Amino acid sequence: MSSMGEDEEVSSFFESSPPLKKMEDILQKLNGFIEHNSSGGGRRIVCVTSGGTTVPLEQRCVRYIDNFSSGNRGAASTENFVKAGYAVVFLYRSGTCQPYCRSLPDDPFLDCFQFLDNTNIQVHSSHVEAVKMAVMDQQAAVAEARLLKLPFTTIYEYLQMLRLIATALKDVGPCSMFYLAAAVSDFYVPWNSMTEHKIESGSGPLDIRLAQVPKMLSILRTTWAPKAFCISFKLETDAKILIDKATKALGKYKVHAVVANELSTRKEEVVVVSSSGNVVVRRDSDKPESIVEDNLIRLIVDRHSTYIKESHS
Ligand code: 9Z3
Repeated sequence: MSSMGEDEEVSSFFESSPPLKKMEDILQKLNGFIEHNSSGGGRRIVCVTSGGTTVPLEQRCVRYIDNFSSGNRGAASTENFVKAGYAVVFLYRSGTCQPYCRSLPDDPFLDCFQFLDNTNIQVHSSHVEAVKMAVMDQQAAVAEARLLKLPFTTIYEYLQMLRLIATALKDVGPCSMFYLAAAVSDFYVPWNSMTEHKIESGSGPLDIRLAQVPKMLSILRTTWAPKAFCISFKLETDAKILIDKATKALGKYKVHAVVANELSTRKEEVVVVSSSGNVVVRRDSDKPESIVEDNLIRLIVDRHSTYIKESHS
């Protein structure tokens, strides 16, 4: 058991993390994006996190622990935030679902296309709508500087990038939002105690001790971006404990709402838990194309508007 305080655990996590690659490049893109959207237009900016973090078992990583997250929630939410007029920093796990691409087949993606002859490759008529939307909407969002995509893979990269984004958004104040849909590992192997080379096989079972990942939510709320509107997610597989866990997280981390979801029903409904009560948000089951994020983002945007008004008065 560690006797360190929460702040100390957080600093020690960052001090021992391998430095972020291309940090200058990320910072430059991030600052340009924030500057463009906050000055002049005064657009609201949301950081949407998406997909799962990996936990490497070796410094020169061959093996890692991963989780189930597909990135669907984050991608669908991003599209809805852009539609609602927000600029989105999409912090996503490499290789997971992308905004505007949810209707494309990914397995196998090449099924989209038809080879006619050397100069003529066409999109299959069954996929024309999906491809058109993917290309047009995503290009428009990027061209208008409404969407900045930043990929991560490991828990180390994710938390360092989240800190970078939060700190860069500090001055945007109440007009900024964190929508933390990524499935973040709770346990990890500290970099200093990780072997450098591939763990050898052939010497029997493997024992690995995982340390607890320090909870960054408190520090995000108190230090990194205290004025930002903050939405976290709670995932459980046991529906019986879900609301209780979400309510506890709301109190502990002082976020503005916790979106509670159960693994098997997460695409049908979520419960938004906040100090004003619990609201069940469902997809419209009578419309096949309806997704829960359409209704969820409408509610979150409304709550954000109220928050902005209240912070100005
Ligand atoms: C979520 O609960 C997301 O809604 C899902 C979305 C990961 C379930 P998909 O990516 O799924 O569309 O396949 N995200 C947060 C999960 C999480 O790690 N929450 C932590 C916890 O439950 C709190 S930060 O303890």
